[in-house]
Amino acid sequence: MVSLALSVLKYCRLNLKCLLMPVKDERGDLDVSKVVKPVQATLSSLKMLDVGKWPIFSLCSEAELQLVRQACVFGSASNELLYTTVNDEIFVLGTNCCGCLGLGDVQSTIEPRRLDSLSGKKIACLSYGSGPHIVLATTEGEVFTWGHNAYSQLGNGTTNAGLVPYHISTNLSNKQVIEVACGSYHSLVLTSDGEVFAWGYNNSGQVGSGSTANQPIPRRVTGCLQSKVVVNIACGQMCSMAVVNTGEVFVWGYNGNGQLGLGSSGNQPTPCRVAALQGIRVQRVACGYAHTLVLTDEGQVYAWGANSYGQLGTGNKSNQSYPTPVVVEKDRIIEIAACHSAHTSAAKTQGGHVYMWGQCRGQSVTLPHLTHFSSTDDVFACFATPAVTWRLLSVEPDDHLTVAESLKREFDNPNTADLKFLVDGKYIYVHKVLLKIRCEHFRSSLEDNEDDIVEMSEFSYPVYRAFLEYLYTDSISLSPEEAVGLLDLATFYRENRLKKLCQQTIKQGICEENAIALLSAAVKYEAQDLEEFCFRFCINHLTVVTQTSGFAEMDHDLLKNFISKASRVGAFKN
Ligand SMILES: *[C@@H]1O[C@H](CO)[C@@H](O)[C@H](O)[C@H]1NC(C)=O
Ligand SMILES: *[C@@H]1O[C@H](CO)[C@@H](O)[C@H](O)[C@H]1NC(C)=O
Ligand SMILES: *[C@@H]1O[C@H](CO)[C@@H](O)[C@H](O)[C@H]1NC(C)=O
Ligand SMILES: *[C@@H]1O[C@H](CO)[C@@H](O)[C@H](O)[C@H]1NC(C)=O
Ligand SMILES: CC(=O)N[C@H]1CO[C@H](CO)[C@@H](O)[C@@H]1O
Repeated sequence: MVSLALSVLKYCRLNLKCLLMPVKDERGDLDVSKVVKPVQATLSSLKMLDVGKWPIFSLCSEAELQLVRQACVFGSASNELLYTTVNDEIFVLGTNCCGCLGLGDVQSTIEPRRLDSLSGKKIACLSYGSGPHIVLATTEGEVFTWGHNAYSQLGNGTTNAGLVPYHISTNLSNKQVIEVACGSYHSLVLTSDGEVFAWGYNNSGQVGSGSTANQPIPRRVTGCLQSKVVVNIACGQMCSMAVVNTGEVFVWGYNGNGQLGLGSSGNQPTPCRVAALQGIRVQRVACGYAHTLVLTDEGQVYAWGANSYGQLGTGNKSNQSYPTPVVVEKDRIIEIAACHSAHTSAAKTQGGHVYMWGQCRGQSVTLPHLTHFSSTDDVFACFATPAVTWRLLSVEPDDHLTVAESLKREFDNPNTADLKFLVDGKYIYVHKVLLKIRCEHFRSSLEDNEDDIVEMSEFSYPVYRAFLEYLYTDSISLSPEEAVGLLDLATFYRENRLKKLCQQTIKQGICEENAIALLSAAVKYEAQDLEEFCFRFCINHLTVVTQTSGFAEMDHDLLKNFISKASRVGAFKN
């Protein structure tokens, strides 16, 4: 709706100058709306993705933001953005470091560009490394990679930078990938049968192959994971983790800060079980740069690894190589959040409270701190360095609509309506009961009305539609010209609040050419506030206004009044 209003306003700014005088309709009433092309409101049936706290989204227009359904902010300076729309299109923008936008070039772009090479694909999950490189799985379970590739983290057998998405087939062709995770320069994927494949940078054994040679193509992580069913994966900067369906955690890779939780600091070239978690069933694992968080099936959090910024939430800054409980509050924790490029930790409780700790905008927060946020994503948007998404942002599938949102959605819905208005040959679908509840006029006029269709000739289609829509939404989105027609209607139906909204809109559209027309409308519809506003405007632009055709054609009485009032305020003094 905002975008509609904005585009209407833009349209008006351009066109106002040519709308010198209002046209008269059959009733002889002012109805400037006839000259303006009606703009159809399309009500989105889904909630908007809340991206307000991510600065990079200010590069997108309101109209673009409305369509966003999934998004990922990445890059070493959070300068890259990938998002999908309601139409399943993928857009990217940003500095395009190493061609990580996948567009086939290394041009930076401040405007969203569509990633056509993935057209028709829907994203199930996505992760990114520090190069950056991208690993994406589609809802069909296919994997695409692109971006930085110096360590073979794209898994296509080469180390050439990947400027366009590469579809990995080797070793994954018969597999359905359901989760992806990237370390700084290595990649991990989880398949629907609980197998983990890894490739890329191997300096510390993070690929789990048992060697430190870079892994150029996907290779199944075996060893003691061979016969396990993995249900969740995560990567720290140079380490890898897997949770299996029995609640055990397996870890491999770099361990210099104790991030593997094994009580040691030696790297692990192959998966190893975190024995200290004996008897504790883990559901999820999340890795920061060099620290690890796990969430148990009882809603408790354990942390281990590097703690220079208090990211373990233990109240001090000493590294821990064994799992250490994080005391957040009595309420269960339902979500943990960390990202391989940051030293920030976050958690959400069952009661909806969001906590953060670790590196928060340069400060070290050593104990979980209650925020006013409602999502852990906001912690990363506002406090992480770099401010990147720790997961793919998505519109919640079970998003609850408020009463107001539900009503908004039902306006002009032929499937649920029990009444339609026929205006200018077009139908507007509404609900009798809602009109009766919302408008005095309809309470009486629809009282014994058995019809399901009402013809309306007194008002134009855009005006009548805006009126009915107002009854569902409490707001209007019209051009200032159309608002004059709606002001007429609001006066006629004695809708005082609507009248006020119309006046606000009309004021925003005043210019020298239409000032007299708007003044006449204000007088005619007894809109004193608007009248005073238009009068002031005319006085302040008197020379030009008196030369407009609107002034020349001004009604005699109105002109007399105008001149006498203008002289009273001293407009004709030299
Ligand atoms: C791997 O990706 C690079 C960069 O896009 C490309 O040059 C190369 O041909 C690809 N290799 C294969 C085997 O497809
Ligand atoms: C993956 O591909 C390589 C080379 O084609 C092969 O050696 C390896 O056994 C394959 N399978 C797994 C599960 O890694
Ligand atoms: C903890 O780990 C950090 C690396 O993140 C390291 O710089 C620091 O020296 C370690 N502290 C101790 C006491 O080992
Ligand atoms: C830091 O906190 C942990 C967990 O409470 C504790 O085990 C450890 O002894 C503390 N270290 C210091 C130096 O106080
Ligand atoms: C850091 C490291 O050990 N890198 C090794 C990765 O594998 C390649 C061979 O593919 C070695 O040359 C690197 O030394």
